[in-house]
Amino acid sequence: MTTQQTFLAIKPEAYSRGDATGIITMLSKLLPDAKCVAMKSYQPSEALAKEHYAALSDKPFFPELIESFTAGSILGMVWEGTNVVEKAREAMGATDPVAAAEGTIRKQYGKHIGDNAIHGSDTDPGSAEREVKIHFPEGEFNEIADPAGKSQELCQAAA
Ligand code: DAT
Ligand code: MG
Repeated sequence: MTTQQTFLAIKPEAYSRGDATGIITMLSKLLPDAKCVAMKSYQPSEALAKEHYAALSDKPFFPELIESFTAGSILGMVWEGTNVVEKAREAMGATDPVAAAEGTIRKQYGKHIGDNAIHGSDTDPGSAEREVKIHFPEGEFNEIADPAGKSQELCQAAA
């Protein structure tokens, strides 16, 4: 299994509730072998949100989805590790917080399907790479000469 990157984002509603520290703490516990290599806070433009969620553009909830993702700042992150795309999906839990398992982030911090606290790239081939490029086009990563996982501590400290 090779090292992968995935794009994770604390969504506007959860970020504005002050849930970032708690969610990052859960990510660190649930993804002990992965590390956060990039983090920034920004309010997605409508164009960015539409590009990010392009695969869902024909869904009836698409307008609300774009409105919600652009409503305030998100905390966008890149996490890196073995099989991290799938592991992060497990840590997040089901899309609908009501259906999410105990111990998952969406169970703890999600309110309902339209306010489910965290985004994580899908496991479809190419999905995570596409999202990392969209959100971090300059490749603003901590360079990984980082066996002690210092970048993860820095990301936590920044939250
Ligand atoms: P996920 O975020 O678990 O990958 P997704 O990619 O299918 O789920 O959908 C993206 C987001 O769209 C999801 O986090 C919340 C919203 N969403 C999905 N299904 C929805 C629905 N039936 N009603 C309202 N919002 C929905
Ligand atoms: Mg998805």
